[in-house]
Amino acid sequence: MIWNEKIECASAAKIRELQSERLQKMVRYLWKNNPVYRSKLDTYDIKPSTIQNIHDIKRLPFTVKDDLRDGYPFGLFTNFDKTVEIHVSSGTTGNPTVVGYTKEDLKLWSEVIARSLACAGAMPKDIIQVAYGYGLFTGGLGLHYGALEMGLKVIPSSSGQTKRQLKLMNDFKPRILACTPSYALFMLDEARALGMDPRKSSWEIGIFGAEPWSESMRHQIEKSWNMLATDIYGLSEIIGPGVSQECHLKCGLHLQWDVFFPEVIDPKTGDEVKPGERGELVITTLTKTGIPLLRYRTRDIVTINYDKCKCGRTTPRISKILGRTDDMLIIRGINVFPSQIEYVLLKIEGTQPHYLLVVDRINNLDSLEVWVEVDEKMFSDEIKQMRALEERIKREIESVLGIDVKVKLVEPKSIERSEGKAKASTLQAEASTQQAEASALLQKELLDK
Ligand code: DLL
Repeated sequence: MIWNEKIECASAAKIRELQSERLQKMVRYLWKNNPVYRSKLDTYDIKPSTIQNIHDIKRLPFTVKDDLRDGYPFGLFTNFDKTVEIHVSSGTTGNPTVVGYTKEDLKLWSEVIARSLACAGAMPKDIIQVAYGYGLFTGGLGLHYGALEMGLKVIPSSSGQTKRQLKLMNDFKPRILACTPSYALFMLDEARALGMDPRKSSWEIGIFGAEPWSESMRHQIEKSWNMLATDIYGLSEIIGPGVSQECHLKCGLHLQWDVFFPEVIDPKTGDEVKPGERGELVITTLTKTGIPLLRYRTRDIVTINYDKCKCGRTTPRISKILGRTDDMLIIRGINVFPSQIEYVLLKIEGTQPHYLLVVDRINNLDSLEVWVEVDEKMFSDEIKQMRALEERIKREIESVLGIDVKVKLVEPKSIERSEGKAKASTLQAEASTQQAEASALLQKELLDK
């Protein structure tokens, strides 16, 4: 399959009909098979017959990340017996968010990624270098499945080992590169250091996502690598990458609305905002069977545009991700919640529940340093003991976050107090709005909670 013209260029009326049928079926399926949703729906007095068409979706309750966390690990799995693959993304505290796919879900995932690759301009028989991490993260395998579906040749290089990535590019001449945008920039420095001319690279199209990136980053990547840089968006809870993707016109990300029904709401009231207005993206999976989700609040801020694109597709387009409604940071493509760090610190004796997260980007690589206040007694201890504590905090944080961090112990009461809310101030002026938000000093005081 290359792309799905019948669906991607269908009239809105035709898609609404399909969405209505699918939503009715989905609510019936969840009501019958998922006790958590059954009781949620009962609480709102919703029977499958309540849902007559897609507009009735507003009667359904929202689902939030904590609903997945509360049932850890498999609480929201609707078809555990038929689950064939499990991935995880960051949870807000100690446990990750677990998602499962049935064979049908993997087929759907392959199709939406194949549509995305075609949307960006990939052609069957192209070679694609997938430099997203393979493993529990959905980036590597998601792109891999879609590329196979489309009949591309995949180089599953995964993330890291930059010299090897560049050698693979030089020797195998892939036309497509899929990785985080910051990694595309990071590889640039390495290529120059090796004496390569990046403008002569074989990459012509980039499929970049998993983290916020700006138009100025796009410009830098396109100019330096001499390639088209397109944006791909998705989240593990919905399916992973493949929810939406830019075409070559780069005027919004085409969202696969026959299978992922979008709403954009005011995060405070839950009411739908008008097309073009900023709001939180909410998605209902219309055909998934492993963990279908109703009205899932992504926490990502976007605008939506329902006009037909000049490329011919009628799918609605969302803007680049304009921010988050929570304090999630993305460090080297990995989602980090300050609450995960709080969770670790609260368990370690000798530390105070005051900390500062210093996020920076050095040579296009994100870094995270955690400053932790220690108590008076610990601070007057020997250097050796302080080092041991520092090492322990580092290990424990790394095991929860899955990325390396630096830890610095600081004197009691040396971190400025705030009024119980996370406080962010920008470090990187030249970075994008979103990345600048992420590249911030984040301070959180626990005692006021
Ligand atoms: O990041 C899935 C993905 C992989 C998307 C590869 C694109 C490419 P999670 O780890 O669950 O899944 O993180 C999802 O990352 O809610 C956004 O906040 C952020 N995000 C994902 N894509 C983009 C993007 C993957 N293109 C969370 N621009 C989402 C900005 C993005 N933020």
